[in-house]
Amino acid sequence: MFKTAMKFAIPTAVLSMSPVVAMAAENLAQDDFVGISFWLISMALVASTAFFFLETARVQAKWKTSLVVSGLVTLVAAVHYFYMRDVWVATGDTPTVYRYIDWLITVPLLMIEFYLILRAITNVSGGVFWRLTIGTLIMLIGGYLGEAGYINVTLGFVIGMAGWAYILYEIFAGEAGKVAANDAPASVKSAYSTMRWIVTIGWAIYPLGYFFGYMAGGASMESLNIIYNLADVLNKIAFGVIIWNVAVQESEAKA
Ligand SMILES: *C/C=C(C)/C=C/C=C(C)/C=C/C1=C(C)CCCC1(C)C
Repeated sequence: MFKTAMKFAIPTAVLSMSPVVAMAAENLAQDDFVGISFWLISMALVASTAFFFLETARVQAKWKTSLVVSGLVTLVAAVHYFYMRDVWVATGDTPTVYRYIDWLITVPLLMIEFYLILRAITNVSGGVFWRLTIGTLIMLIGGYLGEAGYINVTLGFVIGMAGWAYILYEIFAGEAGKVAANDAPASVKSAYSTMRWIVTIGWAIYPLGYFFGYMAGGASMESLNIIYNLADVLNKIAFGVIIWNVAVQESEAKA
């Protein structure tokens, strides 16, 4: 049944993107490096999506959901990158609202991955899932209200940082962290620990961008967008590759 579903899912995903691809950015200038980075990354996201979906055929049933979620993250991001790329190429503006809509969907999905990889190897409570989701919402809603000017910029930053701190607490010292430390086999432990460092170091790029872009008033919109784009390669594609790697290793170990 899963295979049949995937047979439809892949062409559907590709077809749903093609009109957006076709109408994209007629006039990308050869020295518009931010625009070029939007192009490169949107294509890398499409390719990663196909890869994660196809590779589900290779892993044990209990790992398939993790790979599907990785593919959904890159799919949702790819579509947003098409729009962001157009906004940038056409206007030179920072596509803030598209970024946040993308984050609102992809960041909770990335958080679910922590729950899923632990769930594949042992019993974890649904509380882990809910705490990570709530932390994500607080982080993103605070940040958006601040960036969009609905609340004071500093207040938005503080609320956003509190949400992120809550996530870090859960994955390092909370129930999720304890389960990973005590019950996980070596390959899952190492994947979990790399994922955790991505959420610490890789994710730190976004609040730094917010700080320099809106509070310290220093960063140019060019550098801000290039930095966010590169961060997404690490936080979405590389994050998915780590999960793919542990799923394949664990499936082959048990085969
Ligand atoms: C794929 C996109 C990802 C992983 C985006 C992550 C975004 C963040 C970790 C944003 C964090 C923020 C803060 C911690 C405080 C200030 C406001 C935000 C939203 C930029």
